[in-house]
Amino acid sequence: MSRLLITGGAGFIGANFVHYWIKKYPADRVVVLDALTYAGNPANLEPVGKHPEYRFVHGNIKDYDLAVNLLQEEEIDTIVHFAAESHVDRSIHGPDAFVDTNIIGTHTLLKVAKTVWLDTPKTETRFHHVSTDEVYGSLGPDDPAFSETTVYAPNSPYAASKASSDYMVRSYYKTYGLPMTISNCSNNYGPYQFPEKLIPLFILNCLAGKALPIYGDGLNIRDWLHVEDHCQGIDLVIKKGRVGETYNIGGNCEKTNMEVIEAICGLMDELSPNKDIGPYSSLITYVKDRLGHDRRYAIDANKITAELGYAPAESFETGLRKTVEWYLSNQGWCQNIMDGKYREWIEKNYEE
Ligand code: NAD
Ligand code: TDX
Repeated sequence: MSRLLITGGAGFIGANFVHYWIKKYPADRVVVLDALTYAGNPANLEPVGKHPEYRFVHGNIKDYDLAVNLLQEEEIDTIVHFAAESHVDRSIHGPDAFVDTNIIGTHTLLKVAKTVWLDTPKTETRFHHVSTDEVYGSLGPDDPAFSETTVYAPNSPYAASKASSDYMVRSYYKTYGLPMTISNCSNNYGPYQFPEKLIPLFILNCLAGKALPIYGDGLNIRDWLHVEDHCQGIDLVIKKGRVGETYNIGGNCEKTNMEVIEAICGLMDELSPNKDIGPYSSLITYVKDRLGHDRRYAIDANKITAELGYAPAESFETGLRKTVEWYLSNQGWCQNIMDGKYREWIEKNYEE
């Protein structure tokens, strides 16, 4: 039986991971630590709210004392660190929060783990840091995909903050022997993703009859992975990955943004047609490019596949269909975010 602290568990991937873990390992203790920023939504955790081994703690990863107490009181042996500022556009407009949470917050957690775990050693502990392929920078059309030995070359403030945090995690292993692993994953999609990211934003804009804003020429490439396959990859790394190692996780699914957008529009035409709008592709609008927009990401997932037996279950076609269906069936969830109702709920239920 394990005792997990999951940071950022009220966000998109963290919440999916909490659902995944409780379903697969119902006897494990699962403690979520989340600051409930604009991206954190308690509704994402409602499905597990009554599970006897689940606990939600509203707090910031920068709060050293809170995290030390949690690790001691709950006898945590595994930290799965998702909490981060995660949106590239926001990092371009306001990098400070990214430095604050992604670098300083991660470093605070590392200090906590070092104090609690290394000063009174336990038999087995693990700090798993969830990171991104964006740390590797941008690929040309014929470059090989990112592997674990690709040199870091982060371009956006978001990517640079994640790269810094990866290095801090690595340094705590090399210097102090903190047992850690890192996973660098490609673009995720699936249920509960905050509608500022490409796929949910475009589904909701179709529903609202709003423009679908394509940055630049729409030919930037991302490597898409269904969020449950990311959760499966993290599970394998935590349970079977070698301490001190990094594992890339991807879906071998490179698509141009145009291909993704056409697929969304096609599914929306089929599942939620609107005669007044016509084909949803009529909403496509080309807008100014994102500053420093990385051209292509692609993940070489051979290491996790060969060493740990990783194999994604979802194809882009099946995964995207399920995702569109989820957003269509959960319009209340979307509306609460759009109306800011979930924020009122937070203010009512949690004192800052
Ligand atoms: P998200 O923005 O949906 O969720 C982030 C969560 O972290 C929110 O619940 C938020 O409230 C919480 N949080 C933020 N700052 C905090 C703080 N200081 N203290 C405590 N909690 C805080 O993000 P996501 O898309 O679920 O990404 C999760 C992790 O996965 C991030 O580390 C991100 O870099 C990484 N990642 C994301 C993707 C992707 O495609 N979304 C791909 C690869 C890696
Ligand atoms: O309105 C848009 N129009 C558009 O053309 C938006 C929101 C995005 N895009 C483009 C930019 C990217 O090329 O679509 C692509 C995907 O954009 P995002 O959804 O913002 O994701 P990206 O910038 O690729 O980063 C994501 O994947 C890696 C996550 O946000 C990161 O947290 C993760 O690390």
